[in-house]
Formats: sequence, C-alpha cells, structure tokens
Amino acid sequence: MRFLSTYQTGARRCCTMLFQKNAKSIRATLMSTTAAAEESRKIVKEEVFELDGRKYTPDALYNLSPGVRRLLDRRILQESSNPLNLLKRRIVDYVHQTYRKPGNRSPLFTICESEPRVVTTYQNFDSLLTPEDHVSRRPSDTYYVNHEHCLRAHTSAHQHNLMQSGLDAFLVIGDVYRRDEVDRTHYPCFHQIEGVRLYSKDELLGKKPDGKNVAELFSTAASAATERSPEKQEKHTLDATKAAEIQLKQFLENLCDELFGKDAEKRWVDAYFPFTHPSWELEVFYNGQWLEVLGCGIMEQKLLESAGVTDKIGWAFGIGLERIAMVLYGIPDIRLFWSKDTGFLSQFAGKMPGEDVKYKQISAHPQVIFDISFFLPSTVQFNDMTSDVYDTIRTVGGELVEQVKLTDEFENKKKEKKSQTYRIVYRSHERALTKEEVNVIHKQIEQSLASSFGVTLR
Ligand code: FA5
Ligand code: MG
Repeated sequence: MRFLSTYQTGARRCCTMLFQKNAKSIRATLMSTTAAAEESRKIVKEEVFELDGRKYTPDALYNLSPGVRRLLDRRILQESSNPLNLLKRRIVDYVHQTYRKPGNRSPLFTICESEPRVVTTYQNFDSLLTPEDHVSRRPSDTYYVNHEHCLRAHTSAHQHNLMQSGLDAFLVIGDVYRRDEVDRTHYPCFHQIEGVRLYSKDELLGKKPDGKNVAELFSTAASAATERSPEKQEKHTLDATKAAEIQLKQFLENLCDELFGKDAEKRWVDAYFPFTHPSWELEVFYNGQWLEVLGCGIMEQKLLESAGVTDKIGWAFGIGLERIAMVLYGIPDIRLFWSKDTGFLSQFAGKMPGEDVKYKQISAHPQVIFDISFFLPSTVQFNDMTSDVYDTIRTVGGELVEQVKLTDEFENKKKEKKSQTYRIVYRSHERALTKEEVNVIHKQIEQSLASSFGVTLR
C-alpha cells in the first residue's frame, strides 16, 4: 500500500482531489448526452457477491465498479502466454532451487497461490497493525464489499493466517486491487509475490562449539536496549535485527541479480510500513528513472505474537510483479499486460521461464488474418516444409507479416496425402491494411509456395 507515499505526497493528493471535483462538474454537464455510457460504468450492487467460491453480502460501503469486476474475472497470472506467468515461474523456480530444507531434499518455501481474494478488514489492515485512521482504509483507496470485507490490497493480508497455520517460510502469489493513481506504472489490479521467513535463534544466529549462542533474539531488561530506535524494535536485539536484515537483503539482491544480471543498477531506500521495522524499498534504474519494485522489512514482533509465534523473528517482502516484468522484458506500459492482442501474447507464448525475451512494440493498427492450406509433395516431410513456408512468407510478405503459426497438420495414410494449414497475421506499423491489398500479397505467397516447393493449394 502507499504506506510511504501517502505520508509524503499530501500535496499531490490534494491536487488530485481538487481536480476530481472539477472533473465531476464537467461530467455533470456531459451526463445528459452520455447517459448510456455512464449506465455501463455504474456500480451495480447485487444481493450476493460471489468470488472464489465464497459468498458475501454487499452493504453501503460496496464500491466495486464494473471495470474492476471485469478485472476479477480475468486471471492473467494463470495465462501461460502472459509475461507475468513467465516471471512468476522464473522466480518460483529460482527460489525452489536456491533455498532447500536441511538435507537438500525439498524446497524450503511453501507456495500459496490460491488464497481467496476477498479478505476481512482484519486481514488487510488490523492484523498488520495498520492504524485506525490510516488513509489506506478509506473507501477512496480500497475496494470494499461490505464493512467487514474488501478486495485484498496487498498479499501481506495473508501473512497472519499463514503464520498461524504453522508456516515458517512461504511465498504468497496473487492479484491485488487498489483505487490507486492511474499512469504507465500503476493499475487498479496488479500482482504481488509476498515472501516471509521466520528464524529460530539457532537458525539465525548459529551456535558456538559449546552449544551456546553468540547472541540473543530478544532484548531483556538486563540488556540495555529495550527501546525502539530507527535501527530496531524494542523487543529485538540489535544483533538479531542486523542478522535478519543481512539475510533479507541478500535474498532480494540475489534474486535481482538472477533476474536483471549483476550489472543492473539498484539501490536501497529507507521506508515505512506499519507491519515491519526497520523497512526498506528496493529501486531499479530503468528508462532513465528509479523504479520502486518492492517493499520489505523486519516483521513487527507484535504481528508474530498475535499469530502465535513467540520464539522466532522474521522478515517479509512484497514484490510488484508488473514493475519487474516491465524492466525485465522492456514492456513500456502496465496496460499491455491486459492486452488480448496476439501480437503481444505471441511474443511470450511457449517461452521458458529462464529465456531472455525482449518485447517488440506492436502496431496500433488492426490485424488482417488469412489462412493458407495445402497438400505437401509426397516426398517432403512436415518439418522440412515448415521452415520453407516461414521463409517464403517472410520474403514475400516482408514487414507486413506480424505472425505465422502452423495451426493444423494431418496425414491421410490411405491416400498418401499430407496437409498443412498456416495462419498468417498481417499488420502494418504505418497504416491500417485493407483486406483487398492483403489478399494480393497472400495470393503471391500461395503462388510462390506452389512454384518453389510444389505444394497443391486446397
Ligand atoms: C506493499 O504493498 C507492502 N505490502 C509490501 C511489503 C510486504 C512491505 C511485506 C513489507 C513487508 P507497496 O504499496 O509499496 O507495499 O507495494 C509493493 C510493490 O507493489 C511496489 O513496490 C510496487 O512494485 C508495486 N505496486 C504498488 N502499487 C502498484 C500499482 N498501483 N500498480 C502496479 N504496481 C504497484
Ligand atoms: Mg511502496
């Protein structure tokens, strides 16, 4: 949540609110002419709101716009050709390979991907020690279903329950929803990976040969530092805080190196969250500016205690997946993740999580789609034909061809006939193509295939 920015950008928020007032009066005058369009944007409150197999009763606080309802229905993180899915798999694979349980037999971190997206206000705010009057609780910032339930605004909403259920190391992955600003890097629905790791005294601080620990996790009245300071919480020793900070920053820096390479510029910035202290944000330099990609910190001991954990201390982080994917794949605008344009999705389909993919700007003009089907000469194998077809289409169609896909292939053994169908997506970067002009090029491709490779068009 904007736990840092909400405190720092009072001026901007005031401006935004003023601007919204203005916008409202303008809208009022437009109302009569655009009544139909407005109708489709109206908040529709049903008797029962159902999501992820659970039912809720909306009340006066309900503020889910039709736009956000549509976002809830599309699970882009589960779509295998979405870059966010590719990135998620890459991070999970890396964490599973790198962090193992003692004996190396199984992964250390449990992956939690199917937590319900409607959470209680206790989960989203109170369990995380968010102050009663904190701006993030306002209906202008959060999507409420009713007074007790909202759409999770961050994956941190699941920390308390998962620790309570006994997990010491876990990743929570999912879509989160905020009534946030709208620009190239902010969107009302985005995706986070939460990481939590709890340590016992032995795990964090090790043991001396005599079996004793070099330091303690918790400060006692006997040891002097039982006050909260910028460096640590009242209950923690400075040693334990520093040890956990090193573990946390190492985890995140290694992950960043794995994703962006060791040369990428990054920096730590002090931050504030109600549920961690001390806290930091990590920024990566991209497109001429510093981009905040994650927030993290040493977990508030009170949060652990309320979840029944009394003898451990821990760290937590929350990564914004879109921000990382934008840097990693060179995606310039957050809205592109929601594109259904095959010109976008085809660039990520079938890729392996570790593969280097750089996004190539797609054209804003419409696609024109044509299929080509033919029988192969009897002596030619399917595979050989495919590369020749791709080459020919590129040569004849040039820059107007955006994608080519083999969509069907079959062999009629009796008649000794092999057939293939390809789908060609034409699109220009400069202008909208007409069907007629594309048809001319398409015919040339067909002729070229027939004369050069002896295929029989169907
Ligand atoms: C949080 O959400 C905290 N829950 C993170 C955290 C977890 C801190 C655990 C400490 C311990 P924040 O609001 O800064 O913090 O969001 C985390 C990341 O999500 C940001 O760094 C950014 O990468 C991404 N993010 C935030 N808002 C948006 C948005 N509207 N659109 C896209 N990405 C966003
Ligand atoms: Mg932040």
